[in-house]
Amino acid sequence: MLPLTIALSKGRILEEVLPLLARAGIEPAENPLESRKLVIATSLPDVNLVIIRAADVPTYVQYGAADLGVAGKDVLMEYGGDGLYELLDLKIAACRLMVAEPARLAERDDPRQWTRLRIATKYPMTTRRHFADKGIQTDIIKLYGSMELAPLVGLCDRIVDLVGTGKTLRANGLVEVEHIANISAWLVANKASMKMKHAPLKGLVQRLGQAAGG
Ligand code: PRT
Ligand code: MG
Repeated sequence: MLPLTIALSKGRILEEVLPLLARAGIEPAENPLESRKLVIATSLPDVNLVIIRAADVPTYVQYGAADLGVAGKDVLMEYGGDGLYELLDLKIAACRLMVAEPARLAERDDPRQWTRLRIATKYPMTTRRHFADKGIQTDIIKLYGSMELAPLVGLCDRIVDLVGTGKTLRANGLVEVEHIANISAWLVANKASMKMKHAPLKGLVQRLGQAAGG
């Protein structure tokens, strides 16, 4: 059989995807949470895992360096394009993409009056698209993390960020003012692999679908 490679990322996705892989009968040969290895064999002889940065998963899959990948919908929306198949909502690592601002600004702010916004975010493409669709102009400040800090230090008034429990926003005096998208991790596939390795991939995708409860 042709070998199959699944791209995963460290952090939240890996923690939540490992139990799902186990239910699908895919056990890593060593614990990817601890190992420094970037390519890890599994209990299925022809299936390997590669462990990469979350934002790199769509790139590896699009260029065929991995046949399958697991990536957050946030990462997929930001990556854009139509280079991949989004096969399956795994319903893990769930959160929401939101616009947030300081609570004291929200007291007198009306999102229906917005015409131009200065926004700090890790998601410039998604943010620009969301507001452009509503006729709102944006000045976007690209950050790589800790967006919640930006309004506190005067970088901007508003941020676009992922919210899970809401604890991080609350701890920093911020509130959610607009919902952009519900987010969860998706199984994605390389388009050429879906043709060339159809039978083995179909089997693997079915196992993962059952393990995800769908
Ligand atoms: O760490 P690295 O830069 O390599 O990548 P990463 O930060 O993208 O990895 P990771 O593991 O943090 O996130 C991977 C994926 O998990 C994201 O792409 C999302 O699809 C998903 N996910 C689910 C989340 C959250 N929930 C989440 N709450 N990613 C990040 N957060 C952060 C959020 O940005 C905010 O800072 O958690 C904070 C808010 O959490 P609450 O619970 O306080 O609201
Ligand atoms: Mg992170």
